[in-house]
Amino acid sequence: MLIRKPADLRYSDVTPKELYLNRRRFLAAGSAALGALALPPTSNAASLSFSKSSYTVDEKLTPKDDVTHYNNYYEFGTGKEEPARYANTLITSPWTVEFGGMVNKPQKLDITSIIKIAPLEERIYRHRCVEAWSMVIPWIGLPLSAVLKQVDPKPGAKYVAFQTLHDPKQMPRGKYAGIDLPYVEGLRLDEAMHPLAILAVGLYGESLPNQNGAPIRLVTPWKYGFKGIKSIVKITLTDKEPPCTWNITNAREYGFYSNVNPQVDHPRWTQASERRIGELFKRKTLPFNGYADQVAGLYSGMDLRKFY
Ligand SMILES: Nc1nc2c(c(=O)[nH]1)N[C@H]1C(S)=C(S)[C@@H](COP(=O)(O)O)O[C@H]1N2
Ligand SMILES: [Mo]
Repeated sequence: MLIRKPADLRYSDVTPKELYLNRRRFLAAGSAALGALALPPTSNAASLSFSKSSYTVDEKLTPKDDVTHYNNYYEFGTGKEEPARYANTLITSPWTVEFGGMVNKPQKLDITSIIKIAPLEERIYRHRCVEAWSMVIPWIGLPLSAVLKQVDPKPGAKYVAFQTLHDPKQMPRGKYAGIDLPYVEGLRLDEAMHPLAILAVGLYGESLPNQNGAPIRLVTPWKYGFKGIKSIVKITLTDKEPPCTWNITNAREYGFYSNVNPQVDHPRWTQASERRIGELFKRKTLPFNGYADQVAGLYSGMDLRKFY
């Protein structure tokens, strides 16, 4: 059973109900060291509530230490431990995301404005990397659909293009990554409007660590992890399929859709099974990463071997 009622969640005892924002950044709300009452009365900090979403899986969470120390973020190195070590050079505030292209209301929004567009929710999602490892991560974010509605796509818009910040000064290891930067990704507009697609601003009750894509990143849990583009500065509506970093790098191995599909192997390894980080034995990979009931309809009539 995929979707659980909030009352059934096992994470409830440890989840803080609020996350705090000030002008510079989110502050950790989970530790006893800092709570709403500990903030000085003159502080500009605003406390932000988030509710538990029913779009949640009832599976054991991957330990926070693994979620934040086993990462792919090539701008900060290609080793799994490198982003945690080196992403502290990323300046996440001030930060603006530029919304443009085929929209009626082009705008630049800072993070404070974006998180006001819709209530923040905590969603526990499976995360399946194309490299055949997986995690279960408690994200905090808001539906991408709410943000796109605010910028009001024009009738001809068919796709959404995303772009990561690229500043070689902040990301000096990027030139050794073997991929063209900035990192870019894309979704079909109906995929982007699907309720499972979120813009995440936090995990484990706190603002996103830099290595996980601070201050804002995409999460599409039915797709391979590389679609979840980090540290987004630009979101553009278009009528053409947008370029995607891994597809540009190696089109034979990585397609535009990149839906988790145990029946279509990567040319160099099987996608039929995966290693859940922290577990000894492999698990069978599920179609659409276990979200088939919700998302398979987006692809009805499509040959998923061709549109991989
Ligand atoms: N900008 C950028 N976004 C990125 C990547 C990257 O290298 N650069 N790696 C992707 C890959 S391959 C995965 S699996 C996820 C990893 O997200 P996590 O480190 O939060 O688990 O981020 C994706 N987003
Ligand atoms: Mo990945």
